[in-house]
Amino acid sequence: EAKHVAIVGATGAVGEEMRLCLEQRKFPVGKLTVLASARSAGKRIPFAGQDVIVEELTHDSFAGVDIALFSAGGGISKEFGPSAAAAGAVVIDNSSAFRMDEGVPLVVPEINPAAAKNRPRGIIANPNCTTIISLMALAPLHEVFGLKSIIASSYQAVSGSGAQGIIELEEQVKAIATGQPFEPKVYPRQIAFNVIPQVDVFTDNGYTKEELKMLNEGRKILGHADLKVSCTCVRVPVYRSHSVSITAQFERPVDVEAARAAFAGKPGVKVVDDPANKVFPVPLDTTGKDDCLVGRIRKNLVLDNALDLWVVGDQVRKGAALNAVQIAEIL
Ligand code: 2RA
Repeated sequence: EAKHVAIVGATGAVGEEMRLCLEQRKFPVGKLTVLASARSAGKRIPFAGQDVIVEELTHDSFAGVDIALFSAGGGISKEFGPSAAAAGAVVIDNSSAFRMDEGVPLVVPEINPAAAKNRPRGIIANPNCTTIISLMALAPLHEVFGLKSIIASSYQAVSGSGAQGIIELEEQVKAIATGQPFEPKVYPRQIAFNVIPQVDVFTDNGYTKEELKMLNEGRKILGHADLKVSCTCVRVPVYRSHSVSITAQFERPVDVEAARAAFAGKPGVKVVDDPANKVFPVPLDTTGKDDCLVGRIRKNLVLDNALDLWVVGDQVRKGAALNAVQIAEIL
């Protein structure tokens, strides 16, 4: 039956995409409440042929709300998530605030949907986009070959930094094309025509928080406590899709044909892999689309029982908004 849905952070890149996904997937929305900072209150947002007025987010914004989708940063989720849950809403949080908390399921619907049922705090966490996109390729292989370790390098779109990241890339490209000066604001260095080996902050072991998410979240989502992961996360001048180069080592012997066959019938992921004919996944193919694409599947030349592969997915969509709406759909 129709649900009263709230979107917190409705005017951000992910919040906008959440609204689009609800519309496009004909989610049974009886009422949509869109919540944002006072700055955005009063804005009109189109939804299902009508205009919804943005309301200022307060602790009392959740009366009667069935599902509250959060994507406004960890601070807002920490402060207002519990109030939404206390008001009886199921909170689906896109931030990293609760992902590793006991009693908060971390869910990719194609991989561990049942986990969403056990939510003692009324909160379900949406994994990090790079984790989701990587696991959409690795989960089917894990089923067949038994995943042991992941060595990965990510090529992350600027949309991961929100609308401001997209604007920064656009402005720098224009400035460079017209010989205008510019000052990097979102990133420590120029991102246009460059790559930056830092996503999120560095921790004391030399890895960034983003790189450790793949390890910690991967273990929780797969229920695989001794999965090993070593990751390098890089920001690249791409607008909306993340790409990940993966070396995955397995318990059992692997071969490419069996690997490709593992994806047959798996929702949300497609094999696009015919390098001889220049057929492989690229960000321009996944942007705005639901499916993650996997290609360049080949046996690793160094490690036993290991495959190299390349997976690409829309960071804003499957990496965040679509995954959250799919969790709402399984509720
Ligand atoms: C990023 N995955 O790409 C992080 C947060 N979306 O910046």
